[in-house]
Amino acid sequence: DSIAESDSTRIFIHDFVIAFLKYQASFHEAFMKLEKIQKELEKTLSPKRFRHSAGVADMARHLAHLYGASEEKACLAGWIHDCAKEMTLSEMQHVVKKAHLTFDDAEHMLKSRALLHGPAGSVLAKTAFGIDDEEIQGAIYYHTTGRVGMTLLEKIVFLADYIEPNRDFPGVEDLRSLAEKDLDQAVLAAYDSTISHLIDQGAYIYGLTFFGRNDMVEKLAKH
Ligand code: DGI
Ligand code: FE
Ligand code: FE
Repeated sequence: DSIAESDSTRIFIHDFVIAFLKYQASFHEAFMKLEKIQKELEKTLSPKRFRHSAGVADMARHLAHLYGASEEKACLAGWIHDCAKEMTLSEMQHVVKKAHLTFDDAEHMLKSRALLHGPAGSVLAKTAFGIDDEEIQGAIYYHTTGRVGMTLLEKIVFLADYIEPNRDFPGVEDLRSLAEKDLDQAVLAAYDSTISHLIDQGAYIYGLTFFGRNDMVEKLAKH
């Protein structure tokens, strides 16, 4: 009996060591990847957009730590989220067309750089930055509009984009402290602030934005 037990302990330790080495290897790989990604972004983005991306990465990592999401994924999504932001509209259209993305209300999505840079960025995350991870891709895709049933990582990147340290607008301090206390309330507040702003400007509100906001209202009412 005791021999069997020590054997299985040995097997257990063996498995554990292999798992640990694999973890170390993947961690190392991810770390190298991040450095390469940062270099690439520094080359392609304006200094201001690059600083913003760094801010979103830091804030997303912080929120992931606070709310129990993967800090590594949050950080990567934060860095990459606006990688398509400075492309021309026709470049963005080309990217999403090549990836065969289709959209509800395609007419508005395809003519707006503000809306299209998220989906285009999610394609580039995979094709240009080698991010083969659907959670990260989703967080990039939906970072501007959100959607109904946002994942934890999607909420984190959506909010981090809004409150990262370089952002400065009336109310951002309140939103930052709310983000420390209640993620869903903060996501709703960010939505409300964006939507009010869009209404003031007479802008078109895309369906995902509209329904994503209502979804948060409904979820919070059920608490
Ligand atoms: O890319 P960023 O400037 O860091 O931030 P973002 O991706 O959250 O937002 C880009 C812009 O998109 C911002 O000015 C607000 C705007 N936006 C968000 N939702 C909608 C929208 N614009 C329209 N027309 N419709 C929306 O539903
Ligand atoms: Fe953006
Ligand atoms: Fe952004």
